[in-house]
Amino acid sequence: VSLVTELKRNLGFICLHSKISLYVFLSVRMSMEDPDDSCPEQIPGVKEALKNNDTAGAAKRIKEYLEKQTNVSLNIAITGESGAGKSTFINAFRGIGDEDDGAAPTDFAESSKDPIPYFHPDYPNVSLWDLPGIGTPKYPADKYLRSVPFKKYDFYIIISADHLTENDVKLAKEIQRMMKKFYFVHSKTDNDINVGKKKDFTAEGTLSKIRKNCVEGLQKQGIESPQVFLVSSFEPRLYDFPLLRKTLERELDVQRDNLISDFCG
Ligand SMILES: Nc1nc2c(ncn2[C@@H]2O[C@H](COP(=O)(O)OP(=O)(O)O)[C@@H](O)[C@H]2O)c(=O)[nH]1
Ligand SMILES: [Mg+2]
Repeated sequence: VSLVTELKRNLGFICLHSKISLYVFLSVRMSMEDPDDSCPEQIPGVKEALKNNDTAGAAKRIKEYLEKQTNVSLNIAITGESGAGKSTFINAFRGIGDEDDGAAPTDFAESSKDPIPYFHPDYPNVSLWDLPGIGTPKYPADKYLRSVPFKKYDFYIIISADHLTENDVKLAKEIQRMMKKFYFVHSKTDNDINVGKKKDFTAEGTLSKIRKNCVEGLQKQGIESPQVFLVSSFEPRLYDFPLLRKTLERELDVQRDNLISDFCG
């Protein structure tokens, strides 16, 4: 038992250090009652190290293994109508200007009919895929859902400017049908705040009105517990942009945990 405790301690340190929240999971899985059922021992080299009381060596093997296993990309589809602000959102998320090298082309420029991946310097495993706009003459909704390879993503962000549209709802329903997750992002919130100001609305008043419209609008269409974020890609420090980043980071952790859990069976 002391061997297990020591290994857990080593793992705890490693996981904390590498910000991978697997310690609890591995702790639960570690059982000396039935060593063959113990996931970490299936990792090459771990069993041998444990036999030799080399807990530090075993922990090192597990860490190396986890790092390799968790080095999978999380593919996020950025979808929505043309002009909703998809490409601008991707640039803002990556912390670059629309005119910078490697930026997603904006201003209604559909750079390609194929989705294009963009990477974040701080999250090298995360790819944001700039999808074409739904509901254009080239891509009416039904054709879009069939022709754009829509199903292959791990996660979806629907970008919507102004009001909730029929196409936004179609996207949300399709993602829910596929039993995948999405965030609903109301873009161009800076515009709403400015319009609200002219009508003497407070910023809080405007934000809560938009949030209510989005959440209730989606719920009325049968979307369960929609996660709604109000952002401005021109002001990524304001509104829900920082919360969106944090929530996505947690999502990445969940994906990693799922990966390890899949491996352990
Ligand atoms: N005011 C404001 N305009 C935005 C915002 N995001 C995008 N836009 C503008 O909306 C237009 C369409 O944006 P774009 O990213 O090309 O839309 P896409 O077709 O969905 O990729 C561009 O002129 C952008 O500058 C935003 O957060 N605030
Ligand atoms: Mg675009």
